[in-house]
Amino acid sequence: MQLVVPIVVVLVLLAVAAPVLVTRRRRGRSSELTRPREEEDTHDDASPARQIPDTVRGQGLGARVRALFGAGVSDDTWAGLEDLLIRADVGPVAAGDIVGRLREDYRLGVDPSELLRDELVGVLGEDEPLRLDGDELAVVMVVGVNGSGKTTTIGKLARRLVTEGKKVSLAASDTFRAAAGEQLDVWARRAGAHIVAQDRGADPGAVAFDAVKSASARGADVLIVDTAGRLHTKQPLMDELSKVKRVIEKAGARVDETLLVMDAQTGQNGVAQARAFTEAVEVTGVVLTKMDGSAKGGIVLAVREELGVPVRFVGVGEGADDLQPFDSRAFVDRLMSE
Ligand SMILES: Nc1nc2c(ncn2[C@@H]2O[C@H](COP(=O)(O)OP(=O)(O)OP(=O)(O)O)[C@@H](O)[C@H]2O)c(=O)[nH]1
Ligand SMILES: [Mg+2]
Repeated sequence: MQLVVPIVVVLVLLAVAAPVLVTRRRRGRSSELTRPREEEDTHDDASPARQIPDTVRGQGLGARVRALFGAGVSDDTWAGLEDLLIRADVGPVAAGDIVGRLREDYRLGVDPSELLRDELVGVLGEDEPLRLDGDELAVVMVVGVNGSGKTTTIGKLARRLVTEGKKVSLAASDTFRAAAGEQLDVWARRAGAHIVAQDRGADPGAVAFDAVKSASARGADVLIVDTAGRLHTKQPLMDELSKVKRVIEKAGARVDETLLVMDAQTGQNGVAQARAFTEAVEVTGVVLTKMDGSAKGGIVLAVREELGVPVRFVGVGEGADDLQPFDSRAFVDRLMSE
């Protein structure tokens, strides 16, 4: 009996102390385990897509998707896929829609990257060339933010249309930037197009009005209107653009196409850009420039998915022949494979 009391006391003490010791030990281990990860990754981003090894991350979207699905398919896998798409500039709304549809279509044994490829081609829809129908003067307005490649694209497009046998006029309605008129003039000569310009600071609408009259009088087939680059958030500048369009219509012409020129590097705010330009002048097509660089232009998927605006051309360099009709399969292949 004398021995039983101390033994009971020791057992009770052990029963109380053991969980505390184990917990402390576990806490120690878990902080040891997490610390190196925090040190190597300061982005504070533990999303499923980030858990894909770096070797795979360096490869294209296709390889990354296969790696993601290789570990089995769970809610995390779909969240990871959404993350991968957002990182490819596809935009959160479009990425969510696309993943929602893929989730419904996915069956075990199917290659997820092939499924994604087909889905992305489907989002981009049928390739639609420029619509310049009718016997009358066709007008193409070219708009976009500063430096996206508008004037260069106009030069290339003029060259392409002249080569097809069309008579082309250009309107230098960028009267804001000092060298804009001369830059367009160089392109007009290179392409074999006629140009209508006024002095710097002239009203862009007045230049467009003159150009419609002059192009009609010359029997031109197409008039392409250059406009000054502008931030889509500056409402007075967007209103000025709407006015140019109204003036063209007042001059007796119809704007057949309004092309939004977007740099392939444009990130998530491309959708806001496209929305603002569409509200001002009803964008009918996108030209994706600078696709000769490393940027892949994933943002056009978001623009197509959210606003329904198709891509008409891609710019692949600074030369006169560096404009290609958009090919949705080639675009998606590049996005998936590099
Ligand atoms: N590599 C490459 N460069 C391009 C392409 N398109 C345009 N550029 C270059 O991008 C720069 C800007 O082009 P611009 O045509 O002047 O752009 P913009 O939109 O008219 O510019 P602003 O009128 O000032 O708003 C120039 O150096 C062009 O040569 C392209 O497809 N590829
Ligand atoms: Mg320009």
